[in-house]
Amino acid sequence: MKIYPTNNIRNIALLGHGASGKTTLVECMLFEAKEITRRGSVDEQNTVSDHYNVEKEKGNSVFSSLMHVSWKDSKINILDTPGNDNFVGEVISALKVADTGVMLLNAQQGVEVGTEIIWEYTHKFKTPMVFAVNHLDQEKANFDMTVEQAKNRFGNKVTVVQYPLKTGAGFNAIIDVLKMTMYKFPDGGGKPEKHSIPDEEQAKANQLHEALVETIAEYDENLMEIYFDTGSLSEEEMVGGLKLAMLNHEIFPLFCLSAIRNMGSGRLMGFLHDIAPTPGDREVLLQNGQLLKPDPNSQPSAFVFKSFSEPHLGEVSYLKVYSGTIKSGDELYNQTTEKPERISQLFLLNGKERKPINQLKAGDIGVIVKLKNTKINDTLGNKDSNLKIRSIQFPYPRIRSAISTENKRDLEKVMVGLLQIAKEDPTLIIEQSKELKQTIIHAQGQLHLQMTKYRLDKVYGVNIDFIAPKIPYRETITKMANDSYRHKKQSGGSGQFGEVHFRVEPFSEHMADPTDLNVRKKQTIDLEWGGKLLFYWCIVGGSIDAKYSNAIIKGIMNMMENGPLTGSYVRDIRVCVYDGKMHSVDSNDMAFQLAASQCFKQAFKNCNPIILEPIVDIEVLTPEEVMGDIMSDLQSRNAMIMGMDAENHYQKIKAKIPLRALFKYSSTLRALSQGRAKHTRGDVEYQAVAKEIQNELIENYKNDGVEV
Ligand SMILES: Nc1nc2c(ncn2[C@@H]2O[C@H](COP(=O)(O)OP(=O)(O)OP(=O)(O)O)[C@@H](O)[C@H]2O)c(=O)[nH]1
Ligand SMILES: [Mg+2]
Repeated sequence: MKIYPTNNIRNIALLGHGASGKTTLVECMLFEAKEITRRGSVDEQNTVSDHYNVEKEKGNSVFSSLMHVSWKDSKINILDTPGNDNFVGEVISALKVADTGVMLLNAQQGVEVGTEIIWEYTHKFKTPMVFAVNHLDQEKANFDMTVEQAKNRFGNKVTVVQYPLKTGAGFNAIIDVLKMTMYKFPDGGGKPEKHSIPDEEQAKANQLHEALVETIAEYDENLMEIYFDTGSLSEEEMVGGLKLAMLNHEIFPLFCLSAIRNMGSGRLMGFLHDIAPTPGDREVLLQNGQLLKPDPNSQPSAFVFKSFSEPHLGEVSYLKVYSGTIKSGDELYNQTTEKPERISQLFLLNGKERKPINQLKAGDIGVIVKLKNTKINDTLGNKDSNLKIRSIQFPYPRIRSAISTENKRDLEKVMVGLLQIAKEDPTLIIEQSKELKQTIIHAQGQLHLQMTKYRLDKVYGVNIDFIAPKIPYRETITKMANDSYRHKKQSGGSGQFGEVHFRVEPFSEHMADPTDLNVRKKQTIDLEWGGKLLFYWCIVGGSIDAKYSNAIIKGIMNMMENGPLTGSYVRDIRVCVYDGKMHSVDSNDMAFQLAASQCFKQAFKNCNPIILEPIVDIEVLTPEEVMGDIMSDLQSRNAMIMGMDAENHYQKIKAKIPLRALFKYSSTLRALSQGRAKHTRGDVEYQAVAKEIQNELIENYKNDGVEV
């Protein structure tokens, strides 16, 4: 394979809502560029891009995959991403390294939820963007509606470069208002014939051409002058202007496709070759805040944007070279772990097919196998290099579930599998909850969870089931009580003796010190689980030696970690130790620790204790049509609606809702809105549960010895 210099490389991410046709378009691009001799199809499960069994079975992409084609004198690296937002991590890592995004729109559906979600990310990365309206051969295709929706949502920067002569079964020609040419396709698609624009289309084509010229001229003063002087721009001038405007996120050219019929992909690749920004046109942010412009002649620096372990092959690391040249056999350093890494063999990919290559120049994308100490977000470079690429920020998971295994012996294998999967997928977080005594998986959605289960089964041979996570309740008190406890044990030799007198009261910020006690020392303990314990030492006359105060705190903390009502964590308490007794021989730390635990427990029960539950701030983004159903469902879950905002054709509902009412909420939303409504979770606060619920929780704890 030829080695391509930086400016002859194009890195493209194919983006769009599920089923917009990205994977099908890849087949067209590979076929037209003669990388494959036959176009596969998603329905026949034989595409290059969807090469994992799970993707074939489900009929949609789950992982991003890497392909490349040669087109004229450039190499186009193609990252095909999944449209389902359960796999948004794959989209984000592809966007990190892509220099142009191609957003596919389904001409029957217009702009869809997935389009909007992904758009937000392209905005963050300032990715130069192209739109491609696909499915134009479908009976219900509506090009004008799709363009109008795109302009509504993404602004007038969406600029038509092509429009279809006809849509539906008769779709076979595209009018290109940049080239001012009509491309007419043979029945089987492929290379079109060029025709002049038919007379009856002239007026429309001219009008769109003018609009395109004006939009391009708007972003470049020189071009604006030429445009004013001559009333038009040459194709060459338009190309230069377009590239600049794309780089500045000021224009989003729009193209036409029928991927299933292989119509339109050649011209799209031509445009990417002629106009799309090259890696050399874009700078990347370093960890230290500086910008790096890819330069093949400076020191090597490659960023790992994805890593995946393949059976029989081991770890496959996907990397983009941001500067210098990386060669097979190089000895590099991982800038994060500061450990050496040997680049054994570099490859280019076409789906699962690997082609060895001996070097990758700045701007190029490829993979390395068998790196020892490198994972996603790491940079490889020289030992003394200061080039560390800014890591990718992945979104925090939106749902959580606990897991159970039928066979306890599988637990270890499950954990090995889960930790490996989470290492490759930073949008999945595995938590071993000490508090809930459960393993919790935090994921992007139900499908993300199902995919994790599927991979554990297929790759690690273990089965898990999803169960409701226990709710992390808290306990606290609402009034003050005094109590005392004497721990005394006489067993054979030396005995145990410790007596403490506590005042236990609810803590609140800025509460006054007790006026009737002599406060000698104050300690504030910030609790790991939120809230505080204030510990006041108010002993006068040496009734207990101050050396026992740590043991007393330990005794209290044992109870705070294992609340007297339901075993939940206790928060926001002030304890004043105001009296006690010790024995010159029998007193020791253990005796005071036990006395403190018991004294705290007794007092706590007289302080009118309450159980608090987590209340989560959520935002639901829903299409207007199903707003009513979503609101009544929220109310049935005891949600408190905090506000509503219109956002284009969507409504954003803000609400506070008990965590216990949120298990599987994303499935409910999906069902209520045909997959269009989404929710995100924000801050958590604690509120007292109703008396009946409190009694039920206490009763269940007594019966089972565990929280419900
Ligand atoms: N009629 C028609 N069908 C298409 C076209 N493009 C794709 N399809 C079909 O639409 C379905 C989805 O196509 P994919 O290529 O898998 O779509 P995708 O965007 O990769 O979907 P995800 O991987 O789920 O994000 C398949 O059944 C394709 O055959 C098109 O231009 N016209
Ligand atoms: Mg796909």
